[in-house]
Amino acid sequence: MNTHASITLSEATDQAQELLKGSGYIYLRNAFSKEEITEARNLIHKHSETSTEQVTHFHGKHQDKIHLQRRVWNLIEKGAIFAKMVQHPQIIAIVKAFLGSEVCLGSIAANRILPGGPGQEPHIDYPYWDLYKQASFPLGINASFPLNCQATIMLDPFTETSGATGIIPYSQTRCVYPDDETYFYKHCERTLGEAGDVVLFNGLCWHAAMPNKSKSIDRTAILIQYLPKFVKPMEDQKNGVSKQVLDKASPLLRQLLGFDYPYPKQLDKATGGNEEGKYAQNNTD
Ligand SMILES: O=C(O)CCC(=O)C(=O)O
Repeated sequence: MNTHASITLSEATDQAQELLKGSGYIYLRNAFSKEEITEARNLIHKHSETSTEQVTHFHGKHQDKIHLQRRVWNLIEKGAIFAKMVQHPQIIAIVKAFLGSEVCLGSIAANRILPGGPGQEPHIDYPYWDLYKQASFPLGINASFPLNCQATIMLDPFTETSGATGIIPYSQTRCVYPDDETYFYKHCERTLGEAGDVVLFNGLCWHAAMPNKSKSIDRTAILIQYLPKFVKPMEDQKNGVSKQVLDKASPLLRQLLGFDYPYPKQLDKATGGNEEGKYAQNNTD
């Protein structure tokens, strides 16, 4: 799909259906300009040049190479370009059709894989990412409606060599945690593209960042997690955003950050030894 043209509600709904019942992933080609990509990439590189401690997850057996995969969290605070990116009109049209009009932001982070970075083990994304603990999820959980949409914005070419994400089409329909690495690596498709392209996928799809086998090229991506309004965000958006950013936020950005959703809300004063919510105020653990 070329993103220069605007998208109608019916096109957005078709794309959302593809995420739900089709292959589980779609491309938006040329969604961002060269200038936007350069600005975002420079900021991410600045924030990840020396820090290796904010590492990513799902490393499996590759703990020794963890420094070759770097994560930059809470991008909303790292530059106005990232607030612009989470509000991209076509992404928003599709995620609203998919997750509901009051969609919110669970996370916006960067995943930078340096040459030699080993990639990840196959997984599914928050809030399903510990679905291997089946008993901790509601009885009968299934894929009939979505709880996550991921947007991967490519900031470098995504090639087989550089570590383009691997994904198993249609796997979202099963609603199970990946339990067969051999099958995954044999059958996964690669999300190939150029800097500026976006892949949207259903977080229930089996997927993984793949090894960066190039000698000198980084593979950097922005990972945006969109959630329906009633799922707790993965990053603490409300406490993570500064007054400075919030004061300038558009109504859509405020919605994404969770400011217009009223729950949980104190609907009556606490009683019985827990006066006026003192327990909560004094106990932040
Ligand atoms: O960077 C990628 O290709 C995928 C990252 C991912 O799936 C994750 O960190 O959850």
